[in-house]
Amino acid sequence: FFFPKQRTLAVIKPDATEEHREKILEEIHAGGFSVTQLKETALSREMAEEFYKEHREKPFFGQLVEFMCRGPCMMLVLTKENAVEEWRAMMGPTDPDQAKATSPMSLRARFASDILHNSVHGASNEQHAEEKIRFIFGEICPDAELNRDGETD
Ligand code: DGI
Repeated sequence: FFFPKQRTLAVIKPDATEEHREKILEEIHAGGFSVTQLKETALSREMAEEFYKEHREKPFFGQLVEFMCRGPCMMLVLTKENAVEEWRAMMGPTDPDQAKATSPMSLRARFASDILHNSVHGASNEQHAEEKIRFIFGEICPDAELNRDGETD
């Protein structure tokens, strides 16, 4: 089969950025992805809410937002043929218990501690990938948001 080159947004979440980032980056390179954009960002609460807006109605939304802005994330644009699907396969299932059972080599099986603190994010389809890449790296400048939040006056 031939798949055209595709981009996806990958995030190393706050539970994994400090301890596991190097290992995860190695895996990404070994998996044949090109890292075409990369930055470390601490999401503000407003940004985390916007990032996960699709889950606004879920009972775990509050916890999810709290967790995502508790520390720095690594934001990556990964480029490869079929990148969206391949990165999700490398992450493994949302719940690390399920990941351990079905894909023990996946990142979540190896690094995640529970269904919420699950180490990595990947866009679920091509449209989300482009939307989230624009949100994190594009016109809406995350640093400006951070600076506004950081002001004390
Ligand atoms: O695309 P995924 O990250 O694999 O999963 P998702 O889009 O269904 O959910 C987004 C994130 O929300 C997920 O990475 C962790 C959190 N989450 C999902 N389901 C649950 C959850 N958190 C809790 N506490 N409980 C859940 O059932």
